[in-house]
Amino acid sequence: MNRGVVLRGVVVVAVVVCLGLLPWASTIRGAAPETARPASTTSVTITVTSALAFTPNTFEVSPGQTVTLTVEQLDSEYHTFTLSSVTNFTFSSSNTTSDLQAFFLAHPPLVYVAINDTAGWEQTVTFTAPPLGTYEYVCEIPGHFQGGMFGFMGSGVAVGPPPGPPVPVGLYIITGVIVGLVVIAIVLGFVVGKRKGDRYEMPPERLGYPEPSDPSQTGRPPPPFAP
Ligand SMILES: [Cu+2]
Repeated sequence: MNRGVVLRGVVVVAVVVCLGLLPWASTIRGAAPETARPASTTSVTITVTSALAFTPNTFEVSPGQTVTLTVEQLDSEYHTFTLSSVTNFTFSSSNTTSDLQAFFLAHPPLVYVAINDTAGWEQTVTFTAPPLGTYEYVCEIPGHFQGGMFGFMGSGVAVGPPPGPPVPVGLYIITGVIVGLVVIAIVLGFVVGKRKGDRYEMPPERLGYPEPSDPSQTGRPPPPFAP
């Protein structure tokens, strides 16, 4: 047999064998033991003040993270730190304390800390950060949520400052109408004033100025003499 033909046959067989082994090679690479990732943890401290506020009123964690949360009391009355377990749920400013308590009865909170009435008291709890989304935390003492004692935890998402009380849309409409009327009044006043000014404009001769038609008094040279 021709040596060239044999050589080409060997090369073809080698290529086919290599191609056949490729999937195995990737499987073997994939089977390599993964290096264990270190557990992700984070710490947050929430301070309670006499201003009926949680500080901070927003914080962020990553889903699956182990969160060590410390609630620190700087006030001297009872509060609760109740973190909702319901993703992207926001209480309405019209919700009563009974509404909140009924909600948490139906949806057990992710974290609940009953805050002692002694300034300087603190408690630390650990929980696993929930799936992607925002989670509201509130104080369940009557009147405190309505007084502004709430905040938001972002799990894998950025959270801005909590929304303030809703501004009625009617207020925007009334303000817009008033501004529009003022602008129209200014423009109309300007136009009417200008037209009246034109009508009552004093003729030049009565003002003591020379007649514009009399070239001898306007300072312009007289027209050339016509023969
Ligand atoms: Cu409170």
